[in-house]
Amino acid sequence: MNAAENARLEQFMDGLQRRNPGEKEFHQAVFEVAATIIPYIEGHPKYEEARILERLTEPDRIIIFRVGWEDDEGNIRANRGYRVQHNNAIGPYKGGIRFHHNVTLSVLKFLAFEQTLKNSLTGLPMGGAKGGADFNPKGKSDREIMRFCQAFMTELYRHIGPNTDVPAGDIGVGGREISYMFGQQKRIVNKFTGVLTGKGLSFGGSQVRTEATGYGCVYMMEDMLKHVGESLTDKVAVISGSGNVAQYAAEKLISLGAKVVTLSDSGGYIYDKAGITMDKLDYIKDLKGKRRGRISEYAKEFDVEYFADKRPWEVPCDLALPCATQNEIDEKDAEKLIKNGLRALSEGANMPSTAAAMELLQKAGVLFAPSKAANAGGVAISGLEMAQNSMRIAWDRDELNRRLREIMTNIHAQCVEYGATDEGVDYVKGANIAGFLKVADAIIAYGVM
Ligand code: NDP
Ligand code: 2IT
Repeated sequence: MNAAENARLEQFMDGLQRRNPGEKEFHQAVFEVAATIIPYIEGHPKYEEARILERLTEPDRIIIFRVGWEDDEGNIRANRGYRVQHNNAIGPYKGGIRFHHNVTLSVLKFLAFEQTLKNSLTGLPMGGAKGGADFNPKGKSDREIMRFCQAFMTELYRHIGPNTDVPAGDIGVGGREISYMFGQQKRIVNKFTGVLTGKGLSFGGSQVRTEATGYGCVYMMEDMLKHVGESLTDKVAVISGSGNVAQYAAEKLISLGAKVVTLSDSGGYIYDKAGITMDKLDYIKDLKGKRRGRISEYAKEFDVEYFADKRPWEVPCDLALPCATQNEIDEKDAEKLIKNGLRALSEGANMPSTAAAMELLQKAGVLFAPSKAANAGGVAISGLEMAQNSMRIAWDRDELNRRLREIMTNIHAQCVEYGATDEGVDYVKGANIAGFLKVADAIIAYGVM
């Protein structure tokens, strides 16, 4: 970046931080994008003249509401619900709902901003949004989850719709929660529409949606390796998380011949040196999906090591797939991964690497797929769930698998097109510019608003 570009970046970030005080995750996500977009804009002044960066970093609207509900003991509880409708320039607002005790406005603003560019990369007509609540689902009974989901939807329903805003799952929101929310929305509006994605297969859900994020994240890694003449076969992979994304990233890696040696949760990680098999993965799906247990139970069941309060990045590996949460790989973790010979990293979680970690990894020549490209498979199949709902048909598994593979290949190609450098492909730059252009051109076409 030259001096003028640097000065513009600083001036832009100063303004953003002044307008959004204290929102450090939002600042972080915008900085990563602005640092690659500003040099691009220098050669394409129409984006600067239309003040696209300023407009694209101001959400269209944010809805904040109280969620009152009653727990099993009859105590009245109050949580805060949100929906950040970030940008609908290229399609209805689209993005997940997160239930986690650390949900804040800053977290949801970063996620909604990222979602806007990610959805653009899929090539499907979807704008960007994110929502959620500071509700902690851990230890809650099924009926408590149901009452919370119904209370949450009793306010949210008035702000969403199949052509307005289509929520889906994210951390703490899976098939069970989507079903409760969909049921409540349907009951209030008395219409059966595709207003949520990630639904059950018997009521409008799509084949392959459950697997799509994890599978897509591995496809992205496969394409990065293929681009430099390498493959996944016999590579050792370290995965964090053990939820939806982690489980299906592991499944696809194993089926493509890699060896997965770790999974984690917020309590710590397991290290299975022999490699997690499909049978052991079935145990994990049952443990985390049905029994809602802790990953430490895997260590007891299969007699492997468990490291409490630690993250798996200290384990020697060729491939790393962070699939838990934001900022789970910091500078020190990146140093360890590089020292141990990491070859490629594909971000299943949203923004799992800190800015400093990302810089170190890229400088060390690690093939680095940023989340907005690497985890776009999930929302891509959500987009296809919307399409199937609109047509009132259901495609089969093979069709959706084929489309997912094609969409990921296309995202890889866009990163190569816009991210090619003398030292190889800069996937961060490529994903940011490619995602930005489509949205920016639509904003310009609409005139001043
Ligand atoms: P799940 O709720 O299914 O699983 C989340 C996993 O991450 C759990 O193992 C959880 O552990 C762990 N985790 C969550 N928060 C923390 C934390 N603060 N510290 C350590 N571990 C944590 O969520 P998903 O698998 O759906 O989502 C994982 C990531 O992937 C998120 O970043 C999400 O935004 C992203 N993503 C998800 C998509 C989807 O389709 N589901 C699509 C694209 C991205 P524990 O059980 O102990 O909380
Ligand atoms: O971060 C994400 O892309 C998701 N949680 C999925 C969003 C969606 O609408 O499927």
